[in-house]
Amino acid sequence: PKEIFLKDYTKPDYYFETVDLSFSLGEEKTIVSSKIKVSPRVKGSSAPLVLDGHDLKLLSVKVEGKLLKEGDYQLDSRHLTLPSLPSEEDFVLEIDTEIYPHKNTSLEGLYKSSGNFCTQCEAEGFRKITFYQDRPDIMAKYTCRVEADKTLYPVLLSNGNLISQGDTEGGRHYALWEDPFKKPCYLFALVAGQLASRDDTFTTRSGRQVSLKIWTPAEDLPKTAHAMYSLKAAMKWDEDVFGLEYDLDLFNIVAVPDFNMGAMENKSLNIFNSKLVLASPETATDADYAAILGVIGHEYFHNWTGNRVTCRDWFQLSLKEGLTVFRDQEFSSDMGSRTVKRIADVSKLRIYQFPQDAGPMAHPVRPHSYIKMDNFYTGKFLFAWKSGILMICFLLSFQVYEKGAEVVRMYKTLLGSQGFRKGIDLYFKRHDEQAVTCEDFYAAMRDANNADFANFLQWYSQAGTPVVKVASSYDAEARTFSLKFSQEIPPTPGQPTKEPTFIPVVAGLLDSTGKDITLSSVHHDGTVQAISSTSTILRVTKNEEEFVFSDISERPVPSLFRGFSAPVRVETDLSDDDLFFLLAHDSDEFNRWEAGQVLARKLMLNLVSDFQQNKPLVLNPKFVQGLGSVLSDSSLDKEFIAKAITLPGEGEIMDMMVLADPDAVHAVRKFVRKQLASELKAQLLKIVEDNRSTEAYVFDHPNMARRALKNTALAYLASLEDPAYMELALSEYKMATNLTDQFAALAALAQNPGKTRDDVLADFYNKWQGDYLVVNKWFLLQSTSDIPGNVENVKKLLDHPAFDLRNPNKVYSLIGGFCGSPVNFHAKDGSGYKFLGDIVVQLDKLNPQVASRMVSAFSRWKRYDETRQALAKAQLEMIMSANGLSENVFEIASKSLA
Ligand code: B3K
Ligand code: ZN
Repeated sequence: PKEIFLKDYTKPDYYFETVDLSFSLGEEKTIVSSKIKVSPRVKGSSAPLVLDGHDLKLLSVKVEGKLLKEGDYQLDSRHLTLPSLPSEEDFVLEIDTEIYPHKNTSLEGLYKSSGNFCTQCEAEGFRKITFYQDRPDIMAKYTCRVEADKTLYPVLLSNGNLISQGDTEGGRHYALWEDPFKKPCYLFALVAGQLASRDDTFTTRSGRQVSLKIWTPAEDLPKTAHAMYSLKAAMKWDEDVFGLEYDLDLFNIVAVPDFNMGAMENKSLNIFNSKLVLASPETATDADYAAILGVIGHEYFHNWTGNRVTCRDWFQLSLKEGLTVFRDQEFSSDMGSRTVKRIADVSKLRIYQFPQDAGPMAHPVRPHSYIKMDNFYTGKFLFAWKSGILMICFLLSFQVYEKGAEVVRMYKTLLGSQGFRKGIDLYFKRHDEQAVTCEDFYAAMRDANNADFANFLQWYSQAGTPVVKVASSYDAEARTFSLKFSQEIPPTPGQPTKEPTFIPVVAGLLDSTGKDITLSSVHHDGTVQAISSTSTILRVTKNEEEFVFSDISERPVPSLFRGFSAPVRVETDLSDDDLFFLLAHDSDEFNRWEAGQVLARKLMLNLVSDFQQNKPLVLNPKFVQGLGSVLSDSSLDKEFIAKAITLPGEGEIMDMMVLADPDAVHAVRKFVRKQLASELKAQLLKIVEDNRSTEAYVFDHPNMARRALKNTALAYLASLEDPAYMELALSEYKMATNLTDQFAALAALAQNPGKTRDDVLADFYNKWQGDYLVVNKWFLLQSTSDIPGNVENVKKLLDHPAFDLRNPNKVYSLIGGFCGSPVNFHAKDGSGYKFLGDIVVQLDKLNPQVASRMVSAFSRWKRYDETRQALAKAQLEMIMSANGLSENVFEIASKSLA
């Protein structure tokens, strides 16, 4: 496999002006005809035109109407090269190819899902449809004619506007679509099938009527109401917050059950994994509703950030993804609770992005090289698989998406909302309908604000999470308070040494009553900056830096990195008492949560070391008290309380250890949970009782918060294995009127092996076997279980009639879920590793993208003890030696072994 480097980027020798595609869809084969107007970049250059193509049968090539003979071109398994061309002027190139969508299990290019045709082209799938310069800086205007059997495929869709449609011979019909905007081929889409639509309209702020359609099989239409609500909310929000209006008269969303990722932002024809469209109170949880809102928003927002302005090359992926994730995070915050959303996003960074940035797959927000671009897409959307307290971790790049979003957020922190908006406005003014780079975005932000961003660009080029240490000191006589920062970025593959980067630290100081001190001035680097607010931004740009606050009349407690102002690991000299104080008083709610998490991490790490030394485990009563007072603070948001009493995950604790010990961490987390439950039982029980509701399900923040708190409390109680609480959970399960409550009760019960668990799991399956999305949750609940020896159960489930290795959602639920549960995946006998190794080899033959996501669960094998290392390594080597290994899996497995 070939590695591709950012430094090797060159402009294309030929541009494509217009592309007219024609598809004749058939059961055995599909004929694709393309007619492209080609324009040489430099007139008279003799450069060959190299087209990408993969798994295509070439039928014919014509230049200016003249059929080329074999010998006039070169064809290999990945390219079609045309050596002699009329490069003095524009010319017309016509290519016919034959493809076989029904055999395409990679779900990339044109394929079939439940009998319908659909496409997925990003990143490099268009080359599986026809020969083309498959790169995002080739932007052209498209028309697309789709022809198919009228009975089997009554609905024919593509990008842009419908120009004409009609019947043709042999019971067939056609539709002709035209997209007035230039686009790269990765945004091309086609859908043909038996679908019905939910229709609505949106009137833009300039008064244009946009017709909105969400397409699914007819029986699923009732479940598209929330998706439509989300789309309209997103359209309105983008106008209100960014002044961005939709640019066509039609917007289509199609839901398909077989999809590698969450969704795809094809111009005016978004294609979605049905999991992120379909929802009803009985079949989807609050987490699903929230994910649908966020992802519908995300794909819609791409219309400007991604489609109107796109990436010059795939190294710039974060230009569109980091920015669009940031936009969807802001959208969800504005629709719900900002603090709770921030907590959820930061937890995600800690659980997934930080570990990846410290492992063999670490790469900068803008990677320097890749073998298979698909490996750089995030699992952002796979988070939707999160259900209740369960989360899975087997995903690829969190750097491009999630860290990229943090980088965009830092611009906003530095510039303020208005300055950020000015930067965005300039970005669109300069680059509409262009393919650009991360520097272009940076330059727009800087120029619109005359800003000094110092060494900010390092965020794009250096991998690794900076570690920031903070030492504080108070001088009573001088009435000054000093904060000394030092930063260090750990080495990562290919980058042994690092330069300092620009870290914005949003800081405030608390007085002894817990109130914010109004700051008057801060000294730094020989200059004095006057302030008159309770929060300020400290610009840390060097390896070591000191900031001194004056006029401070007593020793304050500093609240640093408010709202998580930079994606770094922080080590402060704050005492436990300071942290308890922040937990109780900080005016920045995010930092209240953070203080509790810092305390929990410290406490759990100490207990892990006690466990390893066979010492008895004892829980610090102050911690119980601290959480107890949060639990009974009725002034707090209920979902905030639920988050505050949730302990850091096992992965997060393992990530902080020199040698990860899954058994010890698991035992400790279980112990702390049980202790907390037993000490706080009365309060927890009251929470469950006070927060039930028999009213109809409503998706809004207060109701979601209420359910989150009640269900978190219920899970704690059920962990006690006390028959009374099992009874309680069982009755919650039976009384539930929506899936959020029902599934939470099921998960609470499923913690404890035994007859109750078996019965209720069977009952749930019986009830929901007709709904594949609910059945996936049932798979996930079992695959992530920490019950000893769970690998055997998961193996049995592979043979369950509802399971299918060809469907990504099922693989993510059953196999991904299993890898996300540390005790069983890392079982010391190697059974978990062997299970995954065998599956990856099998899966790679069907779907390389999904297989490489699964193999990434092995990537941090060097973090474990020698026995586990040897077992995991053997599996990676076995995978590497498999016949016909895909580039996707090769890249992950070989980098993991390196
Ligand atoms: N851009 C798509 C992801 C494409 C996946 C390529 N393997 C979804 C998104 O980020 O919006
Ligand atoms: Zn995206």
